[in-house]
Amino acid sequence: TAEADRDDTIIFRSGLPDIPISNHLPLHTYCFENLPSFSDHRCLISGPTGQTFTFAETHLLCRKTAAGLSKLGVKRGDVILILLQNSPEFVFTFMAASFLGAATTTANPFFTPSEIYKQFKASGAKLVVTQSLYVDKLRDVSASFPPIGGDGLTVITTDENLLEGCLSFSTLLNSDETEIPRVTIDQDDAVAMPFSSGTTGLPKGVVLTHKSLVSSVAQQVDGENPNLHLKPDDVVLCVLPMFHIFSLNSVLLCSLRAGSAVLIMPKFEIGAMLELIERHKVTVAAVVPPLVLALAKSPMVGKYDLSSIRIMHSGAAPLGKEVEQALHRRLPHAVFGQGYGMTEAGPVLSMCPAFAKQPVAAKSGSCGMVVRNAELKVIDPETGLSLGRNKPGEICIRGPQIMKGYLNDPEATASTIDVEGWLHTGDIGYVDDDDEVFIVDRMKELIKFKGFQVPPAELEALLISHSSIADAAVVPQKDDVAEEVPVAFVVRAKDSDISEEAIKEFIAKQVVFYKRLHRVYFINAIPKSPSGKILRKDLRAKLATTSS
Ligand code: 4UV
Repeated sequence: TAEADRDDTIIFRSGLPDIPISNHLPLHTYCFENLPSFSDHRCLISGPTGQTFTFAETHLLCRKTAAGLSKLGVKRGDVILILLQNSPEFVFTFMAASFLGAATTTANPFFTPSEIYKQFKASGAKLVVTQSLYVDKLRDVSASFPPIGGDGLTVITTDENLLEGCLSFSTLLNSDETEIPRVTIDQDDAVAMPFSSGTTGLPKGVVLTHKSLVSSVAQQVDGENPNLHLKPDDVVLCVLPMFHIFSLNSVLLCSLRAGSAVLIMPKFEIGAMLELIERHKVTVAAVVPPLVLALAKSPMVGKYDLSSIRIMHSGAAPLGKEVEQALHRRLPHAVFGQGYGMTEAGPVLSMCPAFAKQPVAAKSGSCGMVVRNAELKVIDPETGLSLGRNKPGEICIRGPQIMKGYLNDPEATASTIDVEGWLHTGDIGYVDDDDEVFIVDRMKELIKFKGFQVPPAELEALLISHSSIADAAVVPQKDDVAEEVPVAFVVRAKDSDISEEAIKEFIAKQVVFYKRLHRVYFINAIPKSPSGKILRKDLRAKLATTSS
């Protein structure tokens, strides 16, 4: 539905009625609120080991972990860095932090040491929970982590292989849950701090409060007609990394609240995934478009019974109609649809109405309807004036779920959330006659490789740190598999003849695999506006004509 408010702003709202949201509760209280009605149900299933934890066991182990972390000095306002693949320990640590009024910052374990260090430093984390496999990254000379153990950095590892200076996660699990200290948690306290580059610049800590996440989960799964109808007999596939907000929020937290089981896979491997879907009769699958593509193409799909899947929920990048239809033909019983999210937005802005308890069909290519208890507007990027239906412009969102702001960065916060509380997404889209949101382009710098964030500013900073490079700009290039890949325009320093290969290698050593440059184009000058801003549009246009 659309309505004009007092100053004539055209505002879009959900077609479903608003609901009461208990966003005064701390996140853990809210997520486990309905536990008595399904305490014996499966909550977490570990894909690789088959180990299962009921809701009661999960709740207990989260509290034991909280008591153990508290003994190690973790208290309200502290930050814990989780550097883990998907695992039950990820869940225990995340919820334990919530119990203590602490926050978790989640990093990709494939990050290079310097990428992890930047997040560690910026988030002010005082403790790291990781796997022994990644401990070397915390000792690497290219980063400046304090020495591990003693008075230095506290590192807890979740596996059997206990390395010198590290503590074992089992110590936390053996703690006495009655020893959790009493803490008063404010709804505006941070509970999660994922990193995102937002519409511009380097990755920044996104402060998601108890109120943000409770609101976002409620907007999806609460009420008489939930927009994302998860039930206690559902088994939800958790293959997307929980360090990213899509999986953390819409898979883990929504399932905890709704009483659904979460099937945890530490990494994507198509054979293992198909086997687990069949064995555990997965009913809801959260996926990204490249995963839909892999499923649509893989000859292995025909060998497994995937008929248990009733919802295929894609997000984090645009899902092409052809890819969707190709997989839909192989899974005719499943409802296909998309969610549209952005870390800063809490993260869900819109969700497919066909996932609701009383489903309403959605069009292929649409990102569904704006969530309940929120307002969405589309503005002309030039004038800032709001636009009506079917007119593309910048999507803005307002509601209790959006981030409190960027950590220690009031300037970036103010340029993302305006004085009226609207969060500007940097996405170009429109709302059609049936209230469905369509994303058509991105006006922000961000590049997305298979749904992963690649911030151009980060690569540009690395490039210009090279003595043979005078100036550089990084933009997305379309790619059939990854959707987008980063490519660079480089101005060589005077007298330098540095090669494309040398530049690619220089970057590859310093970044996680999906931030690697796929091409380097040499250029005489980077086009810039009078104020010094890179004219990315011009470079993207140039790319369209130069690339084969
Ligand atoms: O900050 P981020 O990496 O965040 C995400 C979150 C996606 C989610 C989260 C919960 C869901 O339930 C769900 O369905 C999806 O991706 O990147 C934010 C940017 O990614 C693009 C868009 O440019 C965002 O600003 N993006 C996200 N979802 C879509 C999308 C989509 N469905 N279609 C097109 N672009």
